[in-house]
Amino acid sequence: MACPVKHLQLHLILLFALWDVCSMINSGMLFPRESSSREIKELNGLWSFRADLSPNRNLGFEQAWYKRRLAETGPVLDMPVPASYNDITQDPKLRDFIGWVWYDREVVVPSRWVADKNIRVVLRVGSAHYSSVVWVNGVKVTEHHGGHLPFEAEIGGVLRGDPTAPCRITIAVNNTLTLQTLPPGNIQYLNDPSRYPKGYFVQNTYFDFFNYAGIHRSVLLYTTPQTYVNDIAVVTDFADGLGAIAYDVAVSGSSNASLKVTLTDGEGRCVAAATGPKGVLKVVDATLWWPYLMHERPGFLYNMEVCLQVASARGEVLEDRYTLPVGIRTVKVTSTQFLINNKPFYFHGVNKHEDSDIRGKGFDWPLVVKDFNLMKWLGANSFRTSHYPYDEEILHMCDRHGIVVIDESPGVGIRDIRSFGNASLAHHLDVMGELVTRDKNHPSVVMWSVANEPASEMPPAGLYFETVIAHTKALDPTRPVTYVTNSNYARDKGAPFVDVICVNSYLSWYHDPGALEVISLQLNTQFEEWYGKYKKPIIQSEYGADVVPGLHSDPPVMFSEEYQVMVLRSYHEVFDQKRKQYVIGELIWNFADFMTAQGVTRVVGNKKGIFTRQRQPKAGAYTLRERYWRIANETGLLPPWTKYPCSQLRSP
Ligand code: BDP
Repeated sequence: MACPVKHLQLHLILLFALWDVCSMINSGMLFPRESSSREIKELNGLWSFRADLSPNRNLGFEQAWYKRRLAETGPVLDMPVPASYNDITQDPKLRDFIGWVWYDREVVVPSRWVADKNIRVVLRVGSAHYSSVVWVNGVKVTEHHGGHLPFEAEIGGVLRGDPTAPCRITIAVNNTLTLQTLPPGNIQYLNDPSRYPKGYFVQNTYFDFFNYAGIHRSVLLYTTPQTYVNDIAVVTDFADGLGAIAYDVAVSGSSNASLKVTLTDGEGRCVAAATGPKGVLKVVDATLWWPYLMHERPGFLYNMEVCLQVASARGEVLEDRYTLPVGIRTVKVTSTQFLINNKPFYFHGVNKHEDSDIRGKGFDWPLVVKDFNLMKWLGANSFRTSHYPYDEEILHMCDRHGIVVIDESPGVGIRDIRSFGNASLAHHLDVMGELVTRDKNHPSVVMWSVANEPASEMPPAGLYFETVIAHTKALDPTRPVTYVTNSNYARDKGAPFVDVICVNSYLSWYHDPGALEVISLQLNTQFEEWYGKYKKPIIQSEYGADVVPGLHSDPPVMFSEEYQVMVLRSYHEVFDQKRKQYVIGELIWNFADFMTAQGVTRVVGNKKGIFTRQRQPKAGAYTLRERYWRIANETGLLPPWTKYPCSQLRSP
């Protein structure tokens, strides 16, 4: 009999050989964490702010606003960071603003950080929508394109250039979308002088959420030593109680550093150790990472501490320490199942948005924690980051609570043929690189979604998605890759390349409005056609109906609470048949109501939430709660206190 340990190691090593960690090494994006060698200074709070209202939106660059304090070049507003700027003031021009906005603030940097040349000082922006340029004391330190992923710059050199100057950080952010950005959009000038004022333009977008803008996530300064842990990649596996963590550490600043890696469990006990930049940690009696409601102890994480040591020119030993939480788990897909730790996993979850009153898409801890409490109340075990990568803090919450994530790129609304060209493709590949680099170590992330509802029936879509999916798999061969389609199964060009079919449909809503009786037949047909052609497991990645909360009607009519409940129930009947075969999940659209652009089909936003935008349940939330807990009770291994007494559930 083959030795399981050897077999496991071999498997991991092969897997690791496949993984192109080198592509991540130049651009390591480890989440900033404090340690004995690293400090963090948060720059959240009030910044000075001005929108560039000049006709070409370029006055700020022409007058070099970054060279002085923003308040010295014109009037400024107080602007909270993180937050979207759109809903902060009473000014409709700012809510709907398109173009460059400017932020600045001064920061007191500990003098030690400047004096000690062994310290790297890094400025990191969690995300800013969409394009950003960053200056420190008038010196440009970086620029970044893409609204949902972090970017950073080492600024120690600039600070040391004039140690007596205060550290003034200026960030210009532009929310203009083009046919080559992700998501795509385009600016249209309306030139008829009898209908529009001179210079009038609008931004057309092909997605259904408000194009909130500004600095959406935390801005930080953090330090590392000059020789430091730049990136870590882990891949995990297990067999017969033995867990294995294959790791690869990228070091910057020296080629002579020595590395020690130590794994501790929840109680701080050392359970495995290794040395060197690449290796395998073996964990006897490993506790696996399990999803919420699938196991009595979901979300178990080990701590993997990497300790780097290097001798300085003067012979001192310099150290860097970084601790990465690691969950041991595997993910596999068969033609009918999604397996986590070799057990069938059924996604009963939600689609979300980063969206709330006043803050827009700005990160907000109370909202994040409330949303996790609501997901757990609902019995949801998963969500999709529709339609862009979320704040990494949210993924940490998912890791700890065992909430499973389909991690989606901002490839939403790729509908214009010009968005399938080389420039778009190159940017899409870069974005997938940034996303995988950031999120590769999260056990909660089980699948990448490269796009939502692209025009996947257009001829160039085949090669385009074949390339994006192959690139994503090359970056990370350990996770399945999908995109979310709403096109016709026979004409969809990308489906041959995905591992899981994710399909959105709005039966008896956008199609056959009001006709609840067609759902069962049409949904059956939908599943049979997709499975019949591709023989791949299917997730119903969106379905739902708008509800104006408090609107009641029996018999149900569209927009009433009763109608949403009936749509859900009609879908659920079919899911219950098909989940015995090849349907592996259902994700409601949407977790909560959210803001959109104004339009005749949107009554102050999209109302398909099962919760209102203020996170209060509609009738549909109770329907879903009853169902999700029932499924969890049937399929999971739950401790007695989580077995939800269904009799207590309220039905509408
Ligand atoms: C789907 C989109 C989603 C929309 C939803 C809707 O993927 O972004 O919000 O339709 O119309 O097609 O409610």
